[in-house]
Amino acid sequence: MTDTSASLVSIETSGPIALIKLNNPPVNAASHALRAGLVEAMDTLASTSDVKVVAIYGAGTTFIAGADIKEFGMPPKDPWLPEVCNRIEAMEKPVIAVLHGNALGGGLEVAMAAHARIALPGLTIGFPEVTLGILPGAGGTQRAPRLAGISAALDLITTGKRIGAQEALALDLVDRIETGDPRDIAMVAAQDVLDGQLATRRTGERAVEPDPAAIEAAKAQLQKTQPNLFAPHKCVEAVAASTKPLAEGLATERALFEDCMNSPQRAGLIHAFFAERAVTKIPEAKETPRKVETIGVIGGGTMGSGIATSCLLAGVTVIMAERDEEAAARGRSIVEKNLEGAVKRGKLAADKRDAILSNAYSTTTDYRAFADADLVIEAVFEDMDVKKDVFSKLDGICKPGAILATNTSYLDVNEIAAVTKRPQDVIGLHFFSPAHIMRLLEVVVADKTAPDLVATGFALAKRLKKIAVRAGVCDGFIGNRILNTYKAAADYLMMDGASPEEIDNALTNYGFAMGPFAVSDLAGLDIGWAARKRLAPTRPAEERYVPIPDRICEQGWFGRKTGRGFFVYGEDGVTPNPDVLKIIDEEREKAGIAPRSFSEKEITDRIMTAIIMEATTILEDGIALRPIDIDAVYLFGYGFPRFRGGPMHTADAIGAGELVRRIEAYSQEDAYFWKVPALLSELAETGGTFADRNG
Ligand code: 3H9
Repeated sequence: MTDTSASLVSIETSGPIALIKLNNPPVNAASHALRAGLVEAMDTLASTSDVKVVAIYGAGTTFIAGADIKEFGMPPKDPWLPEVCNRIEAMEKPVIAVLHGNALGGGLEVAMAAHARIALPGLTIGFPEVTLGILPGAGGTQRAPRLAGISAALDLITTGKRIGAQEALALDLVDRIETGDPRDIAMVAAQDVLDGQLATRRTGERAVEPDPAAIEAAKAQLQKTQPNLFAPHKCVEAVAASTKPLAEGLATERALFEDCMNSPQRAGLIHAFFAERAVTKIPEAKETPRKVETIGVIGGGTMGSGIATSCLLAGVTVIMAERDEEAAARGRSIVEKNLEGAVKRGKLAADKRDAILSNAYSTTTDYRAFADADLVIEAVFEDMDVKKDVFSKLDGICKPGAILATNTSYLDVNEIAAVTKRPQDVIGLHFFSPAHIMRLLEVVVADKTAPDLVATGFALAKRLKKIAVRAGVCDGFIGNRILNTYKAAADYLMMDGASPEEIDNALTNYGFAMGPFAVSDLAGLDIGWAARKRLAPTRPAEERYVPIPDRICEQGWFGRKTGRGFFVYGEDGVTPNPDVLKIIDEEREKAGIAPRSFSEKEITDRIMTAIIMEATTILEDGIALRPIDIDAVYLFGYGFPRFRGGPMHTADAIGAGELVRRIEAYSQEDAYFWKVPALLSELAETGGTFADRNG
C-alpha cells in the first residue's frame, strides 16, 4: 500500500482499489485546495491502469460539510465545485462515496456525482444552501431529482432541512447503510463493486420523471410563506429545469446560482451563519467552565418554567422554588405542558419525559433546597428590592463556588451582586421568553464576575442549544436597550400619524417576524408600564414622552393575555383595537399634533435608523464586544430578518454617510432623541464599516 500524498486529498492504493481520503479539518469544507486535490486525484487515478475502482471518504468526524463558505464573495478560483462534480461523474472507472458525519450542500453534490453512495448510520445529509441565500450550484438541483424524484428534491432543496441515513436510503439518495470505520467501509464497498455485489451508475444518465404539479405546488407555497426571500424561488426554477438534458439543466442552475450570489440576501444570510459562530469568541473562552449538574430556578412563572424546561431537556437536574405550594404546583404544570409540547413536536420521547419529571425535576418552597445546587437562576419579579432579597438569602445558603445568576432583563447586575459576599460568583443569564424555545441567551458580565463564570455561561448555553452573546451591564443590556429606542421611535411615529397596524405591517413587510406593537402585546403591556413607572423619577425633562401605552394599560388592557392591547385578540383573529385608535386621536389632539401620513419606507427608515443609532452607542460604551454580537442578539432574540444579517450588517448596507444624514434630518424635529453617535460620524468620514470592527 502506498500513501501518495500528505495534503488535503491523499490517495491510498491496494491492488485495483484506490481510496481517496479528504482531510480538511474541521468540517472538510470543499475549499479551493480540496477541490484542486480532488480533480488531481481523479486525473491521476484515471491514468493509473492498475486501479479499477475508486472510493472517496472523509477523515475526522465528517464527509464534506459543503463548499467553503469563507470563500463566498471572493473571486472564484478554478476548479469550481461544479467542475469537480462533473469530473467525478465522468470517470470511466466506478467511483463510490462513503458518507459519515455530514454530507451537506456541496458535500452531498460530490456524493451524488459519484456512481454509488454508502452511508454510515449517524449521517446527516441536506442542502442548507437556501438558508445561506443560494441554491445547490454544483449539480444538486439536477442530480437530486434524478435520484429522489422532483417532489422530494424540492422539499430538501427549498427548506434546507437535514435528514438522517434511513430517510436518505428511503429516498434513494444513498444505496446502502453500513456500520464501521469510513476507510474500512470504503475498502469493502470497493471490493463489492469489483465482485459485482454493488451496482454503480452515473446519476446524470438517469431520467427525471416530470412532475409539474409538484413544481406548481412549491411555487404557490413559497409565494405564501416566503414572499420576501429570493433564493427559495430560484431553487424551484432550478429543480424545474432538471427534466431537460443534464448539460442544459446545469447551465440553468449556474445562471440562477449567480443570481443568488449577487443578491444582498446572500450576504446577509451568510453573515448570520458566521454571527452564530463568532459570538463564541470571547476573552474568557480559554477558562475552564465550572461543573453544572444541578440547577435551582427561582420563580415558576412563564420565564422560570421555560428556563427549567430548557435545562431539563438538556439533561440537567432542576429544583424549582416558588413562594407557596400552590404557586409551585402552577410552575410544575407549566413545565409539564412545555415538556408535553416537546413530545408532540417529536423532540422528546414520552418515556423520557416521564423519567425527567420523576427523577430530574422537583419543586420546593424553601431555598435551603439549593444548598448543593451548582447554579441558581432567579426569575422573580423585575424589582430591585425583591432581587436583592433573593440574592442575600442565596448567599447565606448556597455552597461555595455555586453560581448565582439573575435573569433580569434590565436591572443593574453590579447592584445585585453587591448584596452578596461573593460578587465574583454572580452573573446575569438573560433568557428570552419562551425560554425553552428562544435561542438567545445574553450572558451579562458584571464588574466583579469571575472569568470562569462567563465561560460557564457559554458552556451552559451550548448545552441548552442556545446562542450566548456576551453583554456588559447597562439598563437593558444589548437587546432591550436597543428595544427601548426601537419602541420609542415606533411610539413617535404613532403619535405623529401612523397607526400601530401601519407600523407593524411596514416592519413585517421589511421581514421582521412581528411588528413592535404586536411584540408589546405578546410580552404584556404591564411590563413596559412597570419599567416606565420605575424610570419616571429619572426621566429627563427634554425626553419626548408618548402617553398612549400608559393610557391603554390604565384600561386594564395588557395585550394578548387580557385579549386586548394595541390589537384585539378575538376568535376571528387579530384586529386593530378601535378604542386604542380613539385614545391615539385624543392624545394627538391634547399634544396639538396634526397627524400626517408615513410611507412604509419612511417608517422602516426611521425605525432602522433608531435601532442602528442605539446599537452604535452600545458599541461605543463597550456593552457589546463587536458589531456582530449585536447582530446575533437581534437575529436570534428579536425576530430581525435573517436575510438582512442584523442591524450592524444592515447599517453597512445603508452606509454610515446616509445614516448620519438621516439622523441629522430627524433631529430637526427632536434633537434630544436623534443624535449622531461619534462612531457613526467617524465611519462616515473615513469610509469605514462596522464589518471592519468584527475582528
Ligand atoms: C454549498 O455547499 C454551496 C454548493 O452548492 C456549491 C455551489 C458552487 N465552510 O458549526 P461548527 C466552520 S454552501 C467554511 O461550529 P458543528 C465554522 O465556521 C455550504 N467553514 O461545528 C466553524 O469555524 P470556527 C453548505 C465552515 O460541529 C467550524 O467550521 N453547507 C463550513 O457544530 C466548526 O463549525 C453548509 O451550510 C463551511 N461550509 O457543526 C454547512 N461549515 O471554528 C454549514 C462549518 O472558525 N455547516 N464551518 O468558528 C454546518 O452546518 C455545521 O458547521 C456542521 C458542523 C453541521 C457541519
